[in-house]
Amino acid sequence: MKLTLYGFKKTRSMRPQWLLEELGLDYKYIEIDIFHDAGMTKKYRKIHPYGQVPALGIDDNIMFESGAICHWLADQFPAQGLAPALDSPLRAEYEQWMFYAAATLEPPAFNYILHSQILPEDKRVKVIADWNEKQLIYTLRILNRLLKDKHYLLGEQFSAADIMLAYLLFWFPDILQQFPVLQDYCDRLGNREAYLKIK
Ligand SMILES: N[C@@H](CCC(=O)N[C@@H](CS)C(=O)NCC(=O)O)C(=O)O
Repeated sequence: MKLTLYGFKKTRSMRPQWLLEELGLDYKYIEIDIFHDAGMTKKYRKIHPYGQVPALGIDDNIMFESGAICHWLADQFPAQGLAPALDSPLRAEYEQWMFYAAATLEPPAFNYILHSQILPEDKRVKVIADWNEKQLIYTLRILNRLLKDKHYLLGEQFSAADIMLAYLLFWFPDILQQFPVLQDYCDRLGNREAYLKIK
């Protein structure tokens, strides 16, 4: 199978790139400089209709959405054990955390940094930043409790769900100082060989 990852450093393409490294797969990496309009060319929009990264070429097909790509890749290569099998008792929890990262944690995380760091100052809306920061901290507080005594989201088994989650947690080194369990978790994840290769 020929795999081509379209990505850019320090973006959501780190998720599938990290996973590809964990899986030990050969892939081609094509850099798309989304900050200088490389995503908006006609040619690239045939690959990713929104001009974003990541996108994954799979032989002659293309898929986009970082979570979907990670979900798909982990299932395609079961021998590496990065997704519990469909009939495993851990599968339901795995699905829960995959979606949790994208649907529960990512919206407040992204909206908070959008309105506190990414947008030019005159475009930031303080009430949006404040509301999302509050929601983010509430979400992290509960996560900090749920991860207590766990090495990874699924216990002892590292999985693609940890990649989905840790990529977001790495955005907030300062906030994580109030959450020691999450900080330890991030230290563990951030020291994985595959992550160090792509960071
Ligand atoms: N939900 C999508 C979001 C993709 C996304 O927002 N990518 C950003 C980089 S992290 C991007 O390409 N931004 C450029 C743009 O939106 O023009 C995913 O997880 O793949």
